[in-house]
This record gives sequence, C-alpha cells and structure tokens, in this order.
Amino acid sequence: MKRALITGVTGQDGSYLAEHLLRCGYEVWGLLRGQPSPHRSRISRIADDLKFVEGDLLDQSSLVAAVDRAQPDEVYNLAAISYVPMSWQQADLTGEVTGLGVLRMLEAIRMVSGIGRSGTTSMAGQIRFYQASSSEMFGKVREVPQNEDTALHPRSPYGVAKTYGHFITRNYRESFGLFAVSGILFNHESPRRGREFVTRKISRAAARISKGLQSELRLGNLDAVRDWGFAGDYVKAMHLMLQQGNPGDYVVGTGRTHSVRDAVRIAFETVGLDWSRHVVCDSRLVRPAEVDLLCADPKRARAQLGWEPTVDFDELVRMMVEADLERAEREQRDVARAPTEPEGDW
Ligand code: NAP
Ligand code: G4F
Repeated sequence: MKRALITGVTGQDGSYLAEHLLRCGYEVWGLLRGQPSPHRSRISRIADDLKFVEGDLLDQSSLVAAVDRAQPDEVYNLAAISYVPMSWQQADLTGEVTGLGVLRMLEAIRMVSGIGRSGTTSMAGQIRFYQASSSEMFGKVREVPQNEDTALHPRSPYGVAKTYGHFITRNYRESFGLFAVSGILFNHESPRRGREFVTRKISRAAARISKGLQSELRLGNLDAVRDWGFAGDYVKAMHLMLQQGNPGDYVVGTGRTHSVRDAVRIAFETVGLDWSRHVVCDSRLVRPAEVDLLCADPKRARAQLGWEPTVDFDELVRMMVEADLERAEREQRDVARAPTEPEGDW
C-alpha cells in the first residue's frame, strides 16, 4: 500500500485530495497545525480513515519528524497562506510560510531520505514531492494563454512567495535529483472553498440574500478575468503528476475565461434575483496591484497526464450556490438555537 503525506489537509484541496487518495487505496497522512483548526470540518467525514501528524511549515524540526513518522512515498505540499489580499497585510509571514515553507519541506525529505548535499541520486525508491504552484505567479501576464514556459511576473507578495517555492522545487530536482514537481494550477473552486475567495463570497451572498439573511454583497474589481475550474478535478492532476516516469511541471486549467461579473450574474440568476440591485462596488476591496487576466494553456497536462476538467463554469457556480442554499436554510432553522452559522458539514 502506498503512503502519502498531505500538508494543508484541512484546506479545500487537501480535503479533496485526501478523499481521492483514499479511493486509490493509499494510506493517507495529514499534517495538522498544533491547535485545533476551525476548518477541520472539511475532513470530518473521512477523519477516521486518515492518520494525522503534527507539524507547521514554519518549524523545520516538526517537518523532519512528520516525514520520518509517516514514511511517505509521496508528499503533497498544499499548505500555504493562500489568500492574496492577506499577503500584503502579512508579507513577511507569507514569505515564511508560502515561500520558505517549501524549502523546509524539501529539506525534511532530503534529510529523512539521507540525500546528500553534493551530487544527485537515483530517483528509484525516492519520496516524490508535489508543490502547489499557482497561476498567480504569471501575474502581469506576458502572453495569453499561459503555459509552462511563460515568463513569470508576480503581482502580490503571495505570488512572489509562490515563485520562490516553484523555483526551489525545480532547483532541488536539478541539484539533488529529487522527484519534485510543481503543478501550476489556475483558480479552482468548490462548495468547500473558503468564504474569503470571490466565487464563494458570491455564491454564499446570493444564497443568503435570497433567504433574507443578508442584504448586499460588497465586491472589488468586477472586471477581473480568471480561468476557473472545479477543485475535485484538479486534485486528480496532482496525483497523476507523481505517477509519471519523469518529474516535470504542468499547467492545470480549463483554457476558458470568465469575469467576476459573470460569476455574479450566474449566481444571482440561480436564485432568481437581479444582481444589480444587491451588488455594491467597494474601492477598498480593489488590490494594490491586480492580476487582470489569467487563462491556462493545459496542452501538456492533457497530452502527458491524460487530464481533462469535467465541470464547466456555469455548473461550478450553480453547484456552489446550491450548497450555500442548503447551508442558508440550515442557518435559518438554527438561528434561534445558535446565532452564528455553523461552518461544518462539507
Ligand atoms: P486553503 O483552503 O487556504 O488551505 C490552506 C491550508 O494550508 C490549510 O490546511 C491551512 O491549515 C494550511 N496552513 C496554513 N499555514 C500553515 C502552516 N504554517 N503550517 C502548516 N499548514 C498551514 O488553500 P487551497 O485552496 O486548498 O489551496 C491549496 C494550495 O494550492 C495552497 O498552497 C494554494 O496557495 C495553492 N493554490 C490554490 C489554488 C486555488 O485556486 N485554490 C490555485 C493555485 C494554487 P489550517 O486549516 O490550520 O489553517
Ligand atoms: O477569489 P480570489 O481571491 O482569487 P485569486 O486572487 O485569483 O487567488 C486564488 O487563485 C490563485 C490562483 O491564481 C491561488 F494561487 C490563490 O491561492 C487563490 O486561491 O480573487 C479573484 C479575483 C481577483 O482579481 C480579485 O480582485 O476576484 C477579484 N475580486 C473582486 N472582488 C475579489 C473581490 N476577490 C475577493 N477575494 N473578494 C472580493 O470582494
């Protein structure tokens, strides 16, 4: 039985990846930060099937101990401070976790595997490493669509930190012969998406406004364009990347673009409301440096991994609104008992 260690297992992608790897017959270990996380509800349904180990990307020795304990065949490094606006407020912390955290994870693998600092080793029997790189690294895009060779121009401290993580992963591959790959994933969403990200903010607001639980939705730049897909599809690409004969980096996205305004329109149509009566543009939510347009060229992932997305944008938005409608109904029922919305039941 193969063993996998997932950092960021309590996040959106970590929860889908853990489910996918369990279905594939893996023994799945999740790295948890010391104190109980408010997001553990994402994995509550599968918690009995997982093994847990404590650790933090800020703490090198905890990562060495975690890799040593889990003895994984594959490590998926999904942990990060992943919310772009927060990266301007806590740029130093973002650099430490999202950037240097990747180096610490690679060092943990190198130390536990006994791979020396000089020369390369055979890839046979090695721990394989997946790094969660991001289309945010393309930032002020140099070409449309973006592929594995497109030049990087990150526009946020988050994007800069991810760029460090991307190149240190490649560097460990080239320096030590590690089977280390980066998936350059474009935006992917689901009903498990954090509420701070724009699609979930929109689906949740549309649902709650339709149930009388909220009156308006404040948004920043409605013209931003993204290539949005479904997280459940994207974790399968992560797994496929580690099953290849040779390590390489892959762009993962749909190749189709939509604006934030499109997401708003579809979400409000789903609940039968006119979005223009509820959405307020708030200049405080506009970013210091915006990424205007991201669009994937996923040819390599299609050709070499055989990967295809299965959920289109309209379906994705509707799926998220439907899930938020159920939560809003529960919130209405529970309001007398508990004044705050329960986060659970993913
Ligand atoms: P997410 O929901 O924000 O999850 C982030 C995870 O990182 C959480 O499990 C969090 O744990 C963990 N974490 C944060 N700081 C940590 C630390 N110091 N030590 C250990 N764990 C820590 O993110 P996601 O959407 O699933 O994304 C997964 C990864 O893919 C991230 O690296 C993200 O940057 C990258 N990515 C995401 C997308 C996307 O569209 N979703 C696209 C490209 C790349 P707690 O629960 O304890 O906070
Ligand atoms: O949903 P977002 O916050 O995602 P963003 O910044 O593209 O980052 C996400 O995708 C990256 C991959 O490219 C990941 F690496 C990263 O971890 C994260 O998962 O914002 C999307 C767009 C932006 O252009 C933003 O300016 O929506 C625009 N937007 C407009 N109003 C808003 C809002 N974004 C948020 N979060 N909240 C708003 O009110």
